[in-house]
Amino acid sequence: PKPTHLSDYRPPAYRATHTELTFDLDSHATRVKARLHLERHPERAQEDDLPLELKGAKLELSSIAIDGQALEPGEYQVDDKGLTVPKVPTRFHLDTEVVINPQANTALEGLYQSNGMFCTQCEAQGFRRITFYPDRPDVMATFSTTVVGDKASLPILLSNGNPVERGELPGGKHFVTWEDPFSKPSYLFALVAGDLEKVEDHFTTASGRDVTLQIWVEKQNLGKTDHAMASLKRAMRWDEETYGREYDLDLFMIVAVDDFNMGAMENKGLNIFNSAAVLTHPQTATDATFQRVEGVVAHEYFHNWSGNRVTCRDWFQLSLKEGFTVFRDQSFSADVNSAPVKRIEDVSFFRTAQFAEDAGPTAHPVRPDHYIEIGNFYTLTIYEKGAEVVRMLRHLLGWEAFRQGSDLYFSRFDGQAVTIEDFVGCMAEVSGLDLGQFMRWYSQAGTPEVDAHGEYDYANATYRLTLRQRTPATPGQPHKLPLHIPIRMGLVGTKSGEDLTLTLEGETLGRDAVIHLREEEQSFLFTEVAEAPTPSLLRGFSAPVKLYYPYERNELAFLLAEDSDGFNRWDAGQRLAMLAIDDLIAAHRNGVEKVMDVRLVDAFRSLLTTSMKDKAVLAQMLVLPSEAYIAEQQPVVDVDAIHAARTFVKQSLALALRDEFLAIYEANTSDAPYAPEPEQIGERSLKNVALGYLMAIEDEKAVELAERQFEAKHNMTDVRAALTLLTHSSRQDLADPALKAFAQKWASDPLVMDQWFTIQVTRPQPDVLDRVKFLMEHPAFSLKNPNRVRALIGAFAGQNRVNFHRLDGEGYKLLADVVIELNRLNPEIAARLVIPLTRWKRFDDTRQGLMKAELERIRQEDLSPNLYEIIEKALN
Ligand code: B3K
Ligand code: ZN
Repeated sequence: PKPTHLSDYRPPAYRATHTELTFDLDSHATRVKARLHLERHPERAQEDDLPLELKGAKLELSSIAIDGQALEPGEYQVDDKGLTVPKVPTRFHLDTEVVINPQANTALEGLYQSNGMFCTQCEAQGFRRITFYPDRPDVMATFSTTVVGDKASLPILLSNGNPVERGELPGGKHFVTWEDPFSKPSYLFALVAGDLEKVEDHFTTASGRDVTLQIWVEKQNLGKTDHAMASLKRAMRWDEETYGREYDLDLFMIVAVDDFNMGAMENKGLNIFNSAAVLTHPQTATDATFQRVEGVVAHEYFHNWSGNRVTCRDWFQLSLKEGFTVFRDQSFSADVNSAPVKRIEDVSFFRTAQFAEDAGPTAHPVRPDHYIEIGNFYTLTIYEKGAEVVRMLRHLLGWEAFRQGSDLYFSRFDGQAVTIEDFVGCMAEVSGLDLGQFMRWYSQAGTPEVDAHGEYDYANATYRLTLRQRTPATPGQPHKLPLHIPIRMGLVGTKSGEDLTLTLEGETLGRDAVIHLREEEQSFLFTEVAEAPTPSLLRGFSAPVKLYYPYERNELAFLLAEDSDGFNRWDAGQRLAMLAIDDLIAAHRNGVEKVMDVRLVDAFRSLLTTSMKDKAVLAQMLVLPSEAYIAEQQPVVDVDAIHAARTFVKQSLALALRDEFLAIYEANTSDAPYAPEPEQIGERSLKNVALGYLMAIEDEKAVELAERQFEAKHNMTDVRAALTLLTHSSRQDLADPALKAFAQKWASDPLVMDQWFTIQVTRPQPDVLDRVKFLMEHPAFSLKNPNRVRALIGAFAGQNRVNFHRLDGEGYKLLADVVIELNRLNPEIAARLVIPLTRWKRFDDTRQGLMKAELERIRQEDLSPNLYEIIEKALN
């Protein structure tokens, strides 16, 4: 397979302006008739004799005509990439009829079947598996779609836009015709047909239009849509109030589908969701799931403007819609829940997972400049780093100007397919800022590192902060240029605990300000600094960088207690814990006795005993850095030492603060009926974090509490927390009956069974590999369903570090076997699943050898372009 390059972009020779489709649905042989109204692209009007080239994959062509005239065999060519017609008029319509096989489609791209229901996934390049088409985002057309299906088995027939006609047909069939008046690229096309039921609601837009809202599910899931519907309405209101964006059609539909590669898809007027990202019920979904559903529903809805009304010119611009939309959904969740908790959760995930991506063989810029398979680029860098870049723009401009820039972007480019330059250009235009250097954030991969160093001059009452930046080399980018890095900061008076006023070059900036690092090295001299300060840097994680400052432990304990920025209080706690963990990792390696850092115990004791308003923030502060995060900080990852050190810290804290954790647990058990509200969620997470510490030492009381919590069945959050702790403990006498009871109760709910799989395969004990193999044979498991694969194999490889990285290589082998199998079934999922193996360079020689051997074994296979691209990057 050959790469596609951004620099090769040209407008298409022909574009479609209106597209008429008729689907005659059948599991094995669906007939798709297409009439494309095509015309020469104005920018290519001068070129002679341009052939018509349409994309197409796995299509069986049964007829083709231009302006009603059937083409002779010599007048066109079809190969496995598509259709070419050498001679065509400048404006014409093309009729084709193709046959496709939805049943055989295990890749879940294009038209496929899930539990008998027909559905589509077209982003990025799935539409070419439906019909021959200029399948690229800069071709935007209005669509008219007729869906024909068996009336008994497919009573519901849906597509984008509004239903305009329906009727009966011979042979027990019926049809519905849908019209979408908004021009859209093919990747936003959707079709759903099945035996579905709906929940309906209404929303009145700011300008007073009534929008019908529908969530379509299989009958047994009818009781699980309330939260998604409420989230949708909140998101619609929020987008009106925050960005001035109103919904544009009269109908907005969401459909829940069980077999789905991603979380959800923003098809115009017909969002298709992985059922895991839409269905909730207090008895089956955890708080985390409730919050994820709220976030994903909002994300897909927000795409209606950031993605659909204004879309991407080409797939290199993917972050234009994804980065901006993630930023929008993060802001929404922060506004409707607890803002500091949302930020802590997002950053904690980002610094673990995106930093790892940026440091590995698949590192790429927010705007890549080439790809083999675009399906491999739906990454944390495009999504989450892209969102951080938008967040920096928001900080640089301030909210008012940022909103003006956003308004300008939506009005100027409505109905168009545009680039990242167009977006940033609007921001520069409204603010007058020079964002030239800032654009490097889009083109340079890798995580910038900033070294900070500070000096207080008592005699002159000045503080000099020196910052130095560097971005490490990444594949294909050996040399990096300095970035424009906004650093939000404060100077906290070490005596007063107050933020001191910041005066920089005679200008008073306030007590919390953003300084701009643009050079490789830059000094900032603050004057009139009344007392010796402790710097609080990168507040709120104002830039996606690693910030190093040689903090002493007492300084971190001080910031943990005093920093006015909640995020940096949390971060100080994480840094303090990291120092303790580092010592213990060294002790473990050197075989010397492990000694717990009393300063960490003291810091935790004050956290546990001073009452804090936001319990969810407190819960976050009590969570130790994860093994994955700790691994990110090490030059060579020592899996076992990390596990041992972290476990030791957890147990030591539990031993020293048992009564305090117990008191926290007891103070946060309420019998109030379940609600996914911030306050309750905060209480539950605090309680369960406390129980986690108590179970780390497995004292009798803790075990009793866990058992009781499991049996009370109050809600899935508490049940799952208890079951996880029991399963991960040494008390298999308790875990086994609990797991059994749980499986019996939930055997027919696949999303709950996914949790059951994950809980078991993340067990740290060494017997787990056999359990993984055993569970792969379980009737509730299937390699064909991406949720099952993620819950079992993905969770094992991604979350069970000690066992995945077993020294006998059996963990790696198991993953490679699954990847090889999935390469045939579902290339997109295979290419995602293999990622942990690609990070082999981070480990010791023995593990490196074992991991590489498995990658080489995979390479022997007949690989899909998806896996080919990832494996080549990993082995080069
Ligand atoms: N835009 C979709 C991505 C689907 C791509 C699958 N290959 C989900 C989202 O970001 O909203
Ligand atoms: Zn998205």
